[in-house]
Amino acid sequence: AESRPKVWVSQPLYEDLEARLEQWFDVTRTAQVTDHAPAAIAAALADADGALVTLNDRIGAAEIAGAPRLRAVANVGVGYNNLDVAALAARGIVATNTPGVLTETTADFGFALMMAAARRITEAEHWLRDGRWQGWGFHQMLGAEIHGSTLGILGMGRIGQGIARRARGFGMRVLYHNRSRLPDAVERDCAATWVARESLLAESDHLVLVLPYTAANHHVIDAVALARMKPGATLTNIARGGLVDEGALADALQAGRLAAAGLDVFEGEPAVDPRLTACRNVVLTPHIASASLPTRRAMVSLAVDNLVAAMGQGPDAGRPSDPVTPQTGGKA
Ligand code: 8YV
Repeated sequence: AESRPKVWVSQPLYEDLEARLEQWFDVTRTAQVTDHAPAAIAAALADADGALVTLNDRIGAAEIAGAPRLRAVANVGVGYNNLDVAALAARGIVATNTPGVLTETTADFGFALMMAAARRITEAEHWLRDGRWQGWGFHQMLGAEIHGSTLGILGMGRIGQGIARRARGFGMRVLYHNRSRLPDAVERDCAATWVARESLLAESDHLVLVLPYTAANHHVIDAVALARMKPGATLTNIARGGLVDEGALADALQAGRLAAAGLDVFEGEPAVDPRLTACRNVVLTPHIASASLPTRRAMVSLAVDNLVAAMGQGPDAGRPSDPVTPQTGGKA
């Protein structure tokens, strides 16, 4: 009777938030941020009743089959492309995620990354640091305009709407494409206009990707889509690397058909395709769009509460927010 449920935490959390888990569970954690090999995940899940994971941790059918006691998985982050949701649901394992708490911080970063790419901020800094600045010049580091340009947002959820609202202050025209149109009132609030995907590609001076990564939109920005984009446009991705064919993007950047790109996410992250690092006109950041302490704490706090609730403990026992798979799964 003394044995409490076992929870695996895939990397060290903030201490006070981890203590909240320890109120209910025996917590085992992986000490290194880098321990995400499938074998390490499988070993950690083998006797776990619950898990708190990040997008580094791929939990597929094999890991689930090897985790007979597993009842809940709390994912830190928006979405669950690292989880085999069907396999979790088939076992009745509750999976949760943390939308809502990172919207504004991530929108800030998306806007900043788009601007850094357009105005060549990191490229110019490297040039300066390399000692190549010989004096002010009319032809140096000319960038793409932000104000008065057209911003295209592909995926218009919370974060996309946050970026659209920021664009108003820069005098941008905002177009978006989403499977479904926003309600009129929301469109008005964002001052954004729905267009077909083809038009979004053709008309955007700056295209920002903020859509979920699913099998259906793998490489949604491929060579064909890139060729449809406006010459001299920029592409910014703060969603998931698999949305973009990185080789085709590198070709478009090298050829100068796109002016620049801003990438916070990569298909093989943390590895970055050398074809991208070879391009000077791309700003590369290590998946940090949600990286502010208040936001990261809010994400972890929500994931902790979700896990406690999904494991049937605490004030919201059995009612985690934002469950991806239902508590009563396993019927399908
Ligand atoms: C997280 C993210 O850092 O929330 C997301 O979707 O990509 C990031 O904010 C990441 O998911 C951690 O698991």
